[in-house]
Amino acid sequence: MPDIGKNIVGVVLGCNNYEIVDLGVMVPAAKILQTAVEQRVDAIGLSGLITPSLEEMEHVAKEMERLKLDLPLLIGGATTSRQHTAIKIAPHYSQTTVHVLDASRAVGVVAKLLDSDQKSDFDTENRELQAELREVYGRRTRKPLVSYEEARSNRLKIDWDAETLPRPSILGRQVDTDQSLEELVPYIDWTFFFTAWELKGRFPKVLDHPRYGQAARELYANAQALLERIVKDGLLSAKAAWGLWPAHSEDDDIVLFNDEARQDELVRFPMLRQQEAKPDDSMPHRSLADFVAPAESGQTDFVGAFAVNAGIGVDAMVARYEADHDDYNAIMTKALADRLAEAYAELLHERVRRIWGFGHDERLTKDDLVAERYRGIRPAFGYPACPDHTLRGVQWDLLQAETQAGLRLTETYAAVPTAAASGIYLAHPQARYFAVGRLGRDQVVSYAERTGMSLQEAERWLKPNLGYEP
Ligand code: B12
Repeated sequence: MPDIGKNIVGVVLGCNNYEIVDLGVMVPAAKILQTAVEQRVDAIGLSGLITPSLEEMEHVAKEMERLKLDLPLLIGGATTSRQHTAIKIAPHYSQTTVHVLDASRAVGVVAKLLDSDQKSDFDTENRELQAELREVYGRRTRKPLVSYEEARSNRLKIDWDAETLPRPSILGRQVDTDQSLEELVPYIDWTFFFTAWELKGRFPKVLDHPRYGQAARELYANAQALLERIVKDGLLSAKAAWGLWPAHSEDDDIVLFNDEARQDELVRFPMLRQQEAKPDDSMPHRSLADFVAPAESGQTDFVGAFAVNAGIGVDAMVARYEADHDDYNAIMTKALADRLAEAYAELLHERVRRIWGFGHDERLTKDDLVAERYRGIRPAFGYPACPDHTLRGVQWDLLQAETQAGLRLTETYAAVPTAAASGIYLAHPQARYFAVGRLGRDQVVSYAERTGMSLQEAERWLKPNLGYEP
């Protein structure tokens, strides 16, 4: 993971006459290293879309050291950074470990690493930069953490009497087996499509970009043509599992029930709470649980969940293009499927708002949807407000997402096919996205108890958020 970033780098390097051995996604370290040795490769590259893959990168670096490999290690992907590479990965491996920001830089980096005249200077510069990044990291001043107890007593206090919470007209798990793709097309947010091709800028302005407007227009025309074929010939299909349930918050847990009396517990999503000290006492320490009415409020609340899959048929299309050595259309197919997945999440959320009883009067334009000018949010496990990816496992059981929507979860809780989006629905008008940030050990101990994980496991999954050394 990620699929697209890795593929683009592979294609760009391939165009520059490098031979790429692409092992695919979710490949165990042992297989990567064995292949590297057997095929006598010149460098190893790793790519990561969601944070659990960062941990695996550290493992690969340690294994490379243990096996005394003498190969440069290249790191890339949406959740990686030069800081992370310098602080968490490079210290485990004594050979060159370098972060590569994008595909266009990959060629220069690889060329230098494989050229005996340039390698040593490049390596020295890279090590100096990484030492500096580690030093800056060591010196940084960080906001102190308040105790978990204090954070909990400073929750966002919603006035639950201010309004009646609407009751959805449909409750329980639902499955949409054959979503029309045509209906999804107007919901596509094209901006990230261009980002995937390194043409950064908001759509449609990017089409007139002074430097790459022409390239953007050509890409857009090709995308439209392929998308039209996908829709007309039904080359891809999309499914979703979703639902709305009676719910309450219990301290920092969001609890969903089978019955409207809220006696028969269905699932529980333990949430995390901000612990970083606030500059101003009037600011709450937020948790997503704050947006759901507690039983004591006397209000009856509801919470939803969804998982959409727009990747059915992608593998077959990609295999056909790859057999024709048509990398461009193989990547284009994946990029379009990713767009359709996000478009589906947007469309489904709009439908759900109507079912929930507050979306009827929305008169939102396409831009309003992109800017999320509607009531309610749909955070995904892995987003900064709920960074623990493992809750996707609980969500999958609730939705039966594997059997109903054809979405498998990997060991690191990534969904396959990749063109998938999922999350929970929270409806309160005050519900907002935020970042939980760093967590204290007291909260992680409580979280481990609440989720049934050992402390060590909880620390592993919450690693990027730990405000202490475990
Ligand atoms: C597009 C996108 C998606 C697409 C899929 C993208 C894909 N196929 O790779 C879709 C819509 C499917 C998606 C889904 C999800 N996403 Co998403 N997604 C993004 C987004 C907006 C952009 C990523 C992207 O494609 N960028 C363009 C590509 C080309 O860039 P890239 O991957 O970074 O690759 C470049 C470089 O990194 C480098 N590179 C990459 N690999 C390598 C390897 C080597 C060796 C080298 C040298 C270089 C290199 O070169 C590449 C080309 O220039 C990011 C946010 C962001 N702004 O980054 C979130 C983001 C990655 N997603 C996130 C999440 C949580 C998810 C979901 C779990 C949640 C959801 N929405 O349902 C799902 C998971 C899907 C799954 N299958 O499990 C989080 C991850 C956070 C985390 N802590 O883990 C992010 C960071 C958003 C956020 N702010 O929270 N996502």
